[in-house]
Amino acid sequence: MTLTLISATPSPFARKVRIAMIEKGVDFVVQNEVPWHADTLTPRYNPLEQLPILIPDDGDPVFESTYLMDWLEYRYPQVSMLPADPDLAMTARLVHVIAEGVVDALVLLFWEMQRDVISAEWTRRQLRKVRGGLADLDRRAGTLEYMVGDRFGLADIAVIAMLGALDTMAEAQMIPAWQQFDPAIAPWTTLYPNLVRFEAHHRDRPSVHATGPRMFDLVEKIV
Ligand SMILES: N[C@@H](CCC(=O)N[C@@H](CS)C(=O)NCC(=O)O)C(=O)O
Repeated sequence: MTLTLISATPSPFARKVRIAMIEKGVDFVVQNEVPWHADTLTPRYNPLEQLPILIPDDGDPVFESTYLMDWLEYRYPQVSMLPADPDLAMTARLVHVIAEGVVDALVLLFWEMQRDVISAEWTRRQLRKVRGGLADLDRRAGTLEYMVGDRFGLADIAVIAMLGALDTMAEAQMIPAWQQFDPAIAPWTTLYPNLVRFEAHHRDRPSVHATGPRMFDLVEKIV
């Protein structure tokens, strides 16, 4: 069976799936898209018009990164991304939820900055989520090697994808744009020392190194 992953070079959502598949030793082919452009294939496979989408050549497309992480766990359990202990597994899923919430807020903030008239209230609300989520994850990371348990897994993947998304935002000049609404905003590398240490510890892991985000050019009007 061939698995094709519809992905995007900057997508933190697709990156989680790519890291998990590499860690699990699952062969797959990457097909990069710009899901925001009119010619994207994403609506053909996902009614929500979003990637990542995993397409088995003998089955229905599977989409939504959180669901995909579960799907991979059920389909390829040999190398699990979750701790065996149920309490630790639930904590790992909670870390995933927090990191994903930060990324969702980053996406909203990115598009808000593209608008002709930016809502200060909306922007500050999303920035609070980013700061709150990062502070929580920094506290959880502490001096740990892995976010949860004693081996690399879902929680680490989610945090690494989130940190990559923060780097993408910084490259897209979002920090000065956000500072106009919240002067305390600064690059994550200056505010969250535990996450800095955590990221440095994992950055050369092959699955992490091979999936680093790269921004694409957006040529169509989105908002
Ligand atoms: N909750 C979704 C979010 C996926 C998502 O936002 N993907 C972006 C690319 S990074 C996308 O396809 N956006 C197009 C759109 O939202 O219309 C997931 O976890 O898969």
